Amino acid sequence: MDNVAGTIIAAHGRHYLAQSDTRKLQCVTRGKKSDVAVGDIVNLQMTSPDQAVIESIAERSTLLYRSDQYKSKLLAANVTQLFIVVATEPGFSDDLVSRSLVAAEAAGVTAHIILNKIDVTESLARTRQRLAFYAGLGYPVHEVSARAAPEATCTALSPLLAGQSTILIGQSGMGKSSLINLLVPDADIAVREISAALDTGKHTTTFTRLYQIDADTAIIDSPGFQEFGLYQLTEGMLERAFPEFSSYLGRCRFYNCHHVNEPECAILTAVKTGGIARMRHALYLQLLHESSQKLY
Ligand SMILES: Nc1nc2c(ncn2[C@@H]2O[C@H](COP(=O)(O)OP(=O)(O)O)[C@@H](O)[C@H]2O)c(=O)[nH]1
Ligand SMILES: [Mg+2]
Ligand SMILES: [Zn+2]
Repeated sequence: MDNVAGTIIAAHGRHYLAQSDTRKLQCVTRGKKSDVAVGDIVNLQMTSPDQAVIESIAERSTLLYRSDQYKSKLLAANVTQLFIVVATEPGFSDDLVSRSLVAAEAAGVTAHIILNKIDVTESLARTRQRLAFYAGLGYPVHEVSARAAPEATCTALSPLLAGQSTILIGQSGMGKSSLINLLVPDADIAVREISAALDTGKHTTTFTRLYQIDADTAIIDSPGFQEFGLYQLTEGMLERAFPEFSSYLGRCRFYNCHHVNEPECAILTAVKTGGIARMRHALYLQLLHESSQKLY
């Protein structure tokens, strides 16, 4: 049978679903390989009218992934921007927001923060205050309410999505799927199709999936996460993934300064004088530690 091109639109374990023109094809990799990500452009060898083997993966413009001590897990390929979805309730974790931002910076992907559920007014002021910190670092923050103001939410977000491949990430319960349902026409039908093809039963939010809006616009929904390991990032990548460090880099006494406890470290001085937030430097130290613990 013939070879066709496709885009990976869902991944569940080592089973993948690819969109090729109007067809959805169930795909597997050859052997034990599992290095395929949602968003990958692939070359497929057809094995039946709706099944194929992934022959090769086209070169990726970007790759987002997380990792622990033992292995890395691909999140998505070829995305151009990351929407970090947070909410007034339940509360969000600064650690996970900053880790997501670091992952975006390291991958060369633009990051936006989406504050959902602004209709929940009790915690709104406090949440805004917390997010102002990230706006100060240069990350745009957009306020929406998928439930109480669906039209205004679409008006705010649709222009940002056009022409981009956007992944929504965040803790569960923040409203990622609610936003997807607003932004993607017939998202529910697509989900049912994908679940049926991958035989995932009811576990619709346990896997990542891509919705192609038009030829150059895609949105990716991802399962909520509790952890965001970044063991794969090297020291050099880490210091450059914190934008507020940039004006101090190269100004330490030692050219190979680790910014941990060295004398006359420009970064540590900035932490003391308030130019760099302690919370962010603490995360930098934690990530530096993680990167030294990598076992693969
Ligand atoms: N009050 C309020 N609730 C919302 C809003 N958006 C989503 N929710 C609710 O928050 C819960 C989690 O939403 P969901 O989209 O499943 O979150 P996900 O886990 O991030 O995909 C659901 O009960 C939604 O109805 C909103 O704008 N306001
Ligand atoms: Mg969801
Ligand atoms: Zn230093």
